[in-house]
Amino acid sequence: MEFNRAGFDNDALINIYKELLKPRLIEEKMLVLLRQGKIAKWFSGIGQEAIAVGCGLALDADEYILPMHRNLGVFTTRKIPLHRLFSQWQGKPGGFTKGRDRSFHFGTQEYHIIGMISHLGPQMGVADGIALGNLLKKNNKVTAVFSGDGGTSEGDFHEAVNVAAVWDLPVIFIIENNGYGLSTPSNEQFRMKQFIDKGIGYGMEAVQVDGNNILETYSTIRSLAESLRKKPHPVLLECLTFRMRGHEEASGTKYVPKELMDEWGKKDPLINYENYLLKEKVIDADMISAFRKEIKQEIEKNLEITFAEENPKVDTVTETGDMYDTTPPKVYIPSPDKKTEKRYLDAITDGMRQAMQQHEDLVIMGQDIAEYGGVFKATAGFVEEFGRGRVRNTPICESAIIGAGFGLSINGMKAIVEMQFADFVTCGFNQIINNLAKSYYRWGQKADVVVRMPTGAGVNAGPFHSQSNEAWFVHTPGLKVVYPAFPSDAKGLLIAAIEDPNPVMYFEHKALYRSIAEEVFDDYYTTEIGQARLVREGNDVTIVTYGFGVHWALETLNKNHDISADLIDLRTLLPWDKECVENSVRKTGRVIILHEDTLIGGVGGEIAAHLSEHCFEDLDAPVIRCASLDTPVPMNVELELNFLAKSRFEEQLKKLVAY
Ligand SMILES: Cc1ncc(C[n+]2csc(CCOP(=O)(O)OP(=O)(O)O)c2C)c(N)n1
Repeated sequence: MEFNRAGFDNDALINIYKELLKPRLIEEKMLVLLRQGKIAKWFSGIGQEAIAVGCGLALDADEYILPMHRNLGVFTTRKIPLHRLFSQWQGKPGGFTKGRDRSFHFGTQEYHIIGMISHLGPQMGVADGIALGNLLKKNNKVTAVFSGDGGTSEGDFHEAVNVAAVWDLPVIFIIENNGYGLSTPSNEQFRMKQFIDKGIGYGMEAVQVDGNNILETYSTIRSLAESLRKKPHPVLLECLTFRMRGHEEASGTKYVPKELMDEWGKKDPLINYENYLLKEKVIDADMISAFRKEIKQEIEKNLEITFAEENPKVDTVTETGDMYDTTPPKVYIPSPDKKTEKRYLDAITDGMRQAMQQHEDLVIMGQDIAEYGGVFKATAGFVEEFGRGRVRNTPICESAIIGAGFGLSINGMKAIVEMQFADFVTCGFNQIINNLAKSYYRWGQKADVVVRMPTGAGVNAGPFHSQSNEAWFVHTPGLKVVYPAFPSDAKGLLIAAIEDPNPVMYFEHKALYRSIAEEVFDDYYTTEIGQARLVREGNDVTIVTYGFGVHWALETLNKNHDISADLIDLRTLLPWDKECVENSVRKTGRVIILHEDTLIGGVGGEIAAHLSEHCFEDLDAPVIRCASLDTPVPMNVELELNFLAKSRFEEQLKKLVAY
């Protein structure tokens, strides 16, 4: 292995040696503890340390790094006290996740490290968002994100590098090419002669280095970072390396030919560098043992702290309470006399425009939302007013963009992501369910992102442009789900969602966009999330609904003046207003839950179960659910009408009243 020490004096070389030695010694200790049964699992990075350490040393301390499961060197070079790392791995309170997540699955703003989730791939879209934040702040900072070669087979890799290329984002995508996924060799993952050939396809710079050569990884990343700070653009950095141990300790390395192990054993990053320093007389054997002793003492001292620490106190209130950032969002009350008639869509546009004026760090991203104004024209004129930096046409990739929204939030900004149709959220599902929803609980990181969801049927658009998919998200702790039925709520709830630091799924019904209008306050105002609204008051029956259901119910009540009903528009589905619903059911003794979504697993099931449990003695009839058929949404007008809950609502309501 050739080392080029240009630009490194002896002290620098020694410092690099110590940085490289530390993760190796920590790992060796962990392997001992594993054998002793004192730790449960270990993902080894032995043989790959030069990449993480090189990156950690090359970037400035306030530049974000998004490491993976073999990158202990990132954490140690950023000088995280070892007992905090050990406590994290042991699930102790002194770690970073209050015992809620394991090993390297955490982030820390203090050290500008954004750790992985188990899913391979989504970290790259998040890196894009962090880099976009830096680009918009014009702070000349670089972001580095890691992936294994196997992980690049995920669509998330393609989406993220593509977005970074199109947007000239200053991201270094560090690919640790260790020849294998878990056991699957690279030639079963991809077909290029060499990984960097991928760069050509994305129109981006791609560089290959010997990932076992610490001076090469360090200086390459350092010079790439210098160039990206001056002229923002992404780089694919392939680091050739090898994983000398199993994927995790229990899985072994039987599938690796012995010759390969021997060949790479000779390229060990630490031993080779050590031999080089010995040869150059930068260090000697005594110094090596002194360094080892010093680091081992540090490890032992810190382990003692961790082992002495109590396990986290189990407290259900804290657990559920930590699902959301409860910082009270700002409340805006409008002046009552300034109102203008607005359609549902105009109210959404108005809310977004005012929010963009209010928050200079708010960015809207979506397909065709810039000059074209979005397929429903919700952002028409926004580029002219706010510029292309904050109103961003995206490539057609939901996952990377929702991930980028999270990255913006990590970087202290706010994001709205427009799904072109709510149906397409399936392609961004992972980021919502596993990143946006869980990060606050896991390590206290808010995900200040609103995902706008043009939803619903009634426009003869067939199975893939008409779905109601709110129930998927209502089932996901950590999200908030709002669904306005009227223009004034559409504006107030959208602003409340933007003001709220938590991730909010904002459903807007396409068929309501231009079909309803009402007087809407001109001011910037919030409608409280979690509050239902009693739209009509009556005594005989309670109708609980939301979205288009509210309008179906109104139509039915307008036709049947003899039915005296409380009509509740939930407005928010997570958290839903239990008190309002319970109070009404206690009064009327009868309840029907109406929704456009299909029946099985719909929101109605949850409400029905709650009412059976908590209002049983006040009920005079069974709780009824009226929902759409359990089929995809058919296109043909007649079929769609038959599918929708509306076609059965009047009959079911009358039956309930007569029960
Ligand atoms: C989306 C997803 N699918 C599957 C897995 C299971 N898994 C964990 S690590 C791994 C192999 C990863 O290979 P690579 O990205 O090359 O990284 P390496 O472990 O070699 O460093 C797999 C398949 C996962 N974590 N995430």
